[in-house]
Amino acid sequence: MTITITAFERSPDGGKGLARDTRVRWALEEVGQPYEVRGVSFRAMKEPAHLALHPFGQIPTYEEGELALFETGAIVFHIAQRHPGLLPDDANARARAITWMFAALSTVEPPILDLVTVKLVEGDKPWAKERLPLVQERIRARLDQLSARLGSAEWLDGAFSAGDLMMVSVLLRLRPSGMLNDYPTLAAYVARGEARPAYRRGFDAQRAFNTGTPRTET
Ligand SMILES: N[C@@H](CCC(=O)N[C@@H](CS)C(=O)NCC(=O)O)C(=O)O
Repeated sequence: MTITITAFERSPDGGKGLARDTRVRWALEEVGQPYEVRGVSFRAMKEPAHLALHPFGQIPTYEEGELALFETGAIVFHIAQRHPGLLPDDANARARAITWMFAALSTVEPPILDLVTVKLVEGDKPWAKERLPLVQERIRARLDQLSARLGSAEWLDGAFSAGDLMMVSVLLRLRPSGMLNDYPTLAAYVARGEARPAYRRGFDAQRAFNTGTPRTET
């Protein structure tokens, strides 16, 4: 059955891989599932046809036969459950990998999204300068804790899993801020994620989609 995901017709980041279709592409590449991509404009995202797929008028969505999903957590979880490669067989290890997916999305990602909001959306507000250090402090608290937990391990809990895919995807959104540079352990963890052939295929595909130019550097 054909899998179709949606992505920005033209991503605001110009193909840097920060739009959330990248994590879905990465998951599909990890499990070796082919997929098609339908570009959606900002206007079309808020129109009934897309709202029927995504009640909040966002990307990405995931369609497979009769099934339509939204929310990257649910989409990646679905892919990981359907196909081998992203979740361990052992029931407890599987539960822990799923826990890391939730941790990435509900504990680590929110302050990182706040940073984007305070810089890009609220940057002209009179209180933005005061708010910025508070948001940065909340991010640092999470990065300190995550870095301590990861320690010298390659991945968060044994073998690479959907938990790592989601955590690396979330941390990647910090790259433009330079904050990851203060956390060599996490920077190396993110680099390991990016070095995975499946990530590179997903990244290159979104870049080509957004720019028409595949990445050439290695
Ligand atoms: N929690 C959602 C967030 C989806 C989201 O914020 N998508 C962004 C692109 S990365 C979007 O569609 N932004 C346009 C908008 O909200 O109008 C998920 O993980 O899928």
